[in-house]
Amino acid sequence: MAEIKVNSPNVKYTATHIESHYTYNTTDVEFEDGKLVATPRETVYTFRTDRHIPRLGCMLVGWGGNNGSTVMAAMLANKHNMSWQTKDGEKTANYYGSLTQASTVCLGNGPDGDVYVPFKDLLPMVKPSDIVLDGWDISNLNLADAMQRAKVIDFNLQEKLRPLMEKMHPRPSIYYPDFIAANQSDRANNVISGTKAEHLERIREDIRDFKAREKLDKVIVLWTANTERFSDVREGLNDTTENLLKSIERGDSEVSASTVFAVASILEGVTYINGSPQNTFVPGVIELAAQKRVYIAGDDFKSGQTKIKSVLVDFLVSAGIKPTSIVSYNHLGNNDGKNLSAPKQFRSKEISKSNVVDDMVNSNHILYDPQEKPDHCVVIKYVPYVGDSKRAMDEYTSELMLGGHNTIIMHNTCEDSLLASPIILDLVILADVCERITYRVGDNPNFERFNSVLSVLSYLCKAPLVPRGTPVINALFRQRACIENIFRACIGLAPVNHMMLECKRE
Ligand code: NAI
Ligand code: DG6
Repeated sequence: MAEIKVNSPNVKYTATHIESHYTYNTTDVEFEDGKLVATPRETVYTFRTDRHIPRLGCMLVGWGGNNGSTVMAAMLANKHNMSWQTKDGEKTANYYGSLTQASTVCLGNGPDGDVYVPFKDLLPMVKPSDIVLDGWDISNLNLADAMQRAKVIDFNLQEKLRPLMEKMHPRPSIYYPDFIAANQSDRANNVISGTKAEHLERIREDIRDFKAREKLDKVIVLWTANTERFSDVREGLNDTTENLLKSIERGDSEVSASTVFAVASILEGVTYINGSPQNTFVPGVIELAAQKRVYIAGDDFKSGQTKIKSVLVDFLVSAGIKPTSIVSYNHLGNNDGKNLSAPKQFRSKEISKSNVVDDMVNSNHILYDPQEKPDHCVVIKYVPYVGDSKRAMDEYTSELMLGGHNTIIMHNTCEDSLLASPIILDLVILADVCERITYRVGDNPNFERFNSVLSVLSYLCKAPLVPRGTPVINALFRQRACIENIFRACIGLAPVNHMMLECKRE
């Protein structure tokens, strides 16, 4: 594909940066004398994007899991342009399922109509196969054996990958058995001993060691380890950074492993992403990230059933149809399913999967009264035989006009880790781009970063963490448009508005 160059007096390319002057249009709404008064507003932003693509390292917590080993396999298969035989014929490596690598955006109109470019070409981005991967796991299997245990990758591809992966060993990790299911204990043969304070220090050393050894410009840490139970959030425990650090120092048993990883990453100035549903980001972590000006993002990868939910309910509600009951069953047989068969870990996932239509429901007060919500039930069952091939069955019942009903039933079967792995890569790639974007507003001479709670990544998360007091957006295409339009703004292009007025004239 040809490189994109924007031809505009508002856009400047220097050797190091792309700088764009951009008018951001919003509408303020006020209630005055019984009327809603809408006032259009213009705010001028100057975006500056660092063009230097860093040598990027990513450390996965849970590297030896199904997602971790599948991400590694996908990166190597793509890097080495591998092809392999299956019963359906020859397959070649690709990054299907990745927003950045396998989707396109409409740049504008060419002589023959819309011109689409790869998403990854909008701004300078790291290539997934160039990311250096490392990580931790409480299980000591090398990555080739971990891939075999996961039973996700076709056997012939596994054979090609084995020589490249068998020398890769996850670093020993922190294991707090109370936070994950008891059925995980037979896996935990690669754990760090010592106190909680020593654990924090050890993870920080690991990050520094990886960065130095691989001569990296930057590292991002991402949790794709087991779903933990929720931790208590209490005054004195984790309500402030000071209290959280004291709790770690005295080894308080209510500080989870994922919170220790998040604190270690933030103290190392490293972006931390949570791919699981638990409340890693207790108030003390959020405060620490803000203090250190480090990005945090999460929670819980939005991979399949929830992605569809956040499209389908958006469609129904915006079509004026009223969803009244949503029932979602899953069964799966991988280690994630095994861990989620324990009630407390299931509860974390249930919470994460249950609030995903709130913004769409709240957007339509014609269909719903203020406190009204559709019934929403989430069931997950562990069925070992189906392995990573998750089954998701959904029934959506909605009310139509004049008392009618509309019931939609869906059945989805797919390898869960092949859905999640491209999302992991997107999270890392997009987090890096966001680290390289700064902006200033109006005449303010100072360039700022985004809020340390990086809600730009909401598209990839089931339960998006957002800055306090800002709305949570779950609707999938709003989330996608957010990333696309911010990136377009960085190169001085107007947001996509789909008006196509030029095609509607006589
Ligand atoms: P998995 O169980 O195969 O992998 C998790 C890995 O984490 C295991 O190898 C385990 O030994 C390791 N682990 C557990 N505690 C650890 C710790 N304290 N430190 C380091 N390693 C630790 O699970 P899978 O399928 O890879 O999923 C990972 C996470 O991603 C789960 O929490 C899951 O709920 C979440 N997720 C997965 C999605 C998917 O589509 N696959 C989508 C959304 C979230
Ligand atoms: C069963 O729901 C296992 C979970 O880990 C899910 O596979 C995962 O959270 C994906 O959920 P969803 O709703 O995005 O497909």
